[in-house]
Amino acid sequence: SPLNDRIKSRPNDKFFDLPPLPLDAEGLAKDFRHYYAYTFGRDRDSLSVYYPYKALATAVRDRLMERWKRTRRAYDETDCKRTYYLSLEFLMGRTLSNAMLNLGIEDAATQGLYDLGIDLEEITSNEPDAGLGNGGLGRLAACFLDSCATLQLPVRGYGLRYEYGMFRQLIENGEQMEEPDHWLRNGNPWELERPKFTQRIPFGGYTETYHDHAGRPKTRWVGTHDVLAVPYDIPIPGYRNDTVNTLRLWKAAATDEFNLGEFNAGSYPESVAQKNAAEHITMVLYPNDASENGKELRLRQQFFLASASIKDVLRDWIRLHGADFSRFGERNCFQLNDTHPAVSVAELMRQLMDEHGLEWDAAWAITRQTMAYTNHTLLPEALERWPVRLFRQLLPRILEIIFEINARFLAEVATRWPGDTNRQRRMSLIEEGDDPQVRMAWLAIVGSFSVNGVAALHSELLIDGLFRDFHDLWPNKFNNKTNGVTPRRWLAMCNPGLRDLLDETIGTDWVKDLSQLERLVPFAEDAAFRDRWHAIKQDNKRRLAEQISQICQVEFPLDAIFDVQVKRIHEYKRQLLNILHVIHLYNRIKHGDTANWTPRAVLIGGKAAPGYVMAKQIIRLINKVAQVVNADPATEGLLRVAFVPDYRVSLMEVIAPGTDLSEQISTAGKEASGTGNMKFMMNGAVTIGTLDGANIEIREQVGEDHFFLFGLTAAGVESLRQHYDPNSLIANDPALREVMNLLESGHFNQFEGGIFDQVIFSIRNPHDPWMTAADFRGYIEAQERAAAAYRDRHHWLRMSVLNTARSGHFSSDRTISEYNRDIWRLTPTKPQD
Ligand code: T68
Repeated sequence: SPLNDRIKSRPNDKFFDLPPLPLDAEGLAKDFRHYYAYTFGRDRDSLSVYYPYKALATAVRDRLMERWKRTRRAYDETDCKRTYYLSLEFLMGRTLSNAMLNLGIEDAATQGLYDLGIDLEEITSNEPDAGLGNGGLGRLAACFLDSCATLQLPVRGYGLRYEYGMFRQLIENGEQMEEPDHWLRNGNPWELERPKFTQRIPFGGYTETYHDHAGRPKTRWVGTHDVLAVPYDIPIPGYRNDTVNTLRLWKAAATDEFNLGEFNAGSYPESVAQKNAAEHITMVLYPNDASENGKELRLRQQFFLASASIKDVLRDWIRLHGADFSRFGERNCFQLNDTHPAVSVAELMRQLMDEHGLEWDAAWAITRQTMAYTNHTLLPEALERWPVRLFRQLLPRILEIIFEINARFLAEVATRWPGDTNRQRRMSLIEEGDDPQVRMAWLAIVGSFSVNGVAALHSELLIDGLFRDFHDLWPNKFNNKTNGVTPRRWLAMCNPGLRDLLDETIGTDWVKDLSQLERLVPFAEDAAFRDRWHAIKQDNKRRLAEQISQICQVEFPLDAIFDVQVKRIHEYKRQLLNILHVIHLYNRIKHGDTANWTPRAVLIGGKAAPGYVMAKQIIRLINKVAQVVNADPATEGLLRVAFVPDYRVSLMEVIAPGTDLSEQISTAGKEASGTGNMKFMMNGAVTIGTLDGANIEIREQVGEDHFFLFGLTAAGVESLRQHYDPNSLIANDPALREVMNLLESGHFNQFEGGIFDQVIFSIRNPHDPWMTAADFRGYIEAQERAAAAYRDRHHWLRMSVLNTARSGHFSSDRTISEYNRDIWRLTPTKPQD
């Protein structure tokens, strides 16, 4: 436009160059007041807790903006290789405190607001969590973005801008209730709408062949019902390095086209209203963390993300390189966060061939050079499969491409293993049957150059189990990348007391290089240091106990061992085993067996998928046990139990620093990695856990003497399956027998007979996949060892210090460095001055 031409022709110093914004207390306070009064129009008569937050967030966002533009410019001008992290989930939590920490302005903000008579924490606690994820997988994506920005890697996140994030959990009479999470209600100061980069995403219709201008046969997808994808950008600041990367989230919007039938019939409002359906695609996050649900809308979401993101990347490529794709493959990488965005494999093929004129072989070479896939689960019920008929109806062109990929792939398998039809059937991207299905994990493996698991055990189990045939064919494709968490949010930000002690003791480099925590090891032997460590832990426990008192009306005594299990509720994670132990302790108290007792405060939290009946019953059982235990005067000072509702990122920021004992008690072989285990370890909790997921590596790092191990191994679980007999285990273990007796007598459901029958039966079921009874004895013995260790305060403190000291390996900076070294091969790129 002429206006833009005029702006562009102005010299920088006459138009674009502005003086850098001040980062000091005074400058922040001034901008805060400006936004509060002018932008949000507040005065004495129009106060609301939300506006102080919004005003500060806006002032902080301004300070990210210049760095954001400089980062983008550096990536463009160096024309560096880039990675795109495609994920249906980014569980970001709050942004404000993290942005201030990474910019290095928390002290200035604290001071500036203090001068205005305001406590910073009062402001930051009014930010709603961005809960655009279920659990570990979504939070991992958020930690990864933080590490990529901190390592100055050109990585962009692509996801969906759900109108409603993870549901809010209420507990009523012990039961989970779900409430929608309208997190955008008061606006979102962190997002920048970029309508200019809107994309058009096709659905439905049919395909036809035609001949291009050179007479070559081509396919096109026509008669589609298109939906617009509008991008919203969120800044991702690195830690004190001026880099600000981007998370781009897509919102679905209707096109301006009318349903002409309705329109011509004179039904203008009706035809506008019909357009609404398009916007449903990004309305809500699916709240299932470990089972596929097969709903058409979910497949729409997946394709919408894949198609919009790939279009965006190809548009950007053409902007910088023109329509020559010969070097595209070596300059770009798509990391698929589980199979949720795996349809990207076929969609990249489609766009390269149908929209940019490439031949199959060239498009396939690019696809296989750019796609990499991360697997997050071995549970068969979580493996995504979509009915072929759904694909045919919703994404007909994509289905054709999947069939073609499969035909060529199966020919390769047949060449390698002639006549092995069983193997061909197992490896086919299409599972045959009455209702044939597309196997999304197989599509992801065949279309990628890298496939990784998320902890050493998990990656091994993948190659000798689920992915064995593929490993036989392409052994070099498979690798491990043990998860990590960001030490900015999960130590420096959430535990300021410990952060200050670390800074004073080992300097400040640990925030960017967590291996530095090793230097704490000698201090574990220093009694004066341990006392300071203890004082910080007690402060954090006080903060946590205050929250629990407010939320749950349960009082946690500060001398108790704070024993915590927070994560999604699932049978494999065995919250049930935890509650059996609580019942066992209660039973001991009732029998007067309390010599050498360690007071214990048990905290459990987590959401159940709304349709997961067993998980909901487990929540109810925990709440009922808590009621009985807490109400019994005999337990006073000895045992407290609380179920904290609505477990989420911002709650974990209070929970992890205040925890003594971290419960990581999944059935061995079932938890791919776990990441909460790492957050607890960093904050000086000791783990009680099974040999599962990353627990194994945690134990290796900290040493077996500083970890409470129990339970079957993954191999042990599988070999016990044949002859598992929980009823004889119960009969032969007096403690377990008494626990079962209390449960079965209805002690925890006095006026509600039968409500726990299903849960109780699952423990007695010889086909119980989670083998709860098998690990009970080992578990209560490990708990007894933990309790005894806690009574020896200095012994415990030593363990606590060593857990933090040895947690450096679990920084997501380490994980991302490995992704970059082995998979992405990006060059760190600094923003330009
Ligand atoms: C988790 N997976 C793993 N899935 O369970 C956990 N699934 O062991 C691991 O540490 C973590 O991923 C990170 O690698 C999930 O969180 C989901 O949330 C999910 C969501 C939708 C569909 C299936």
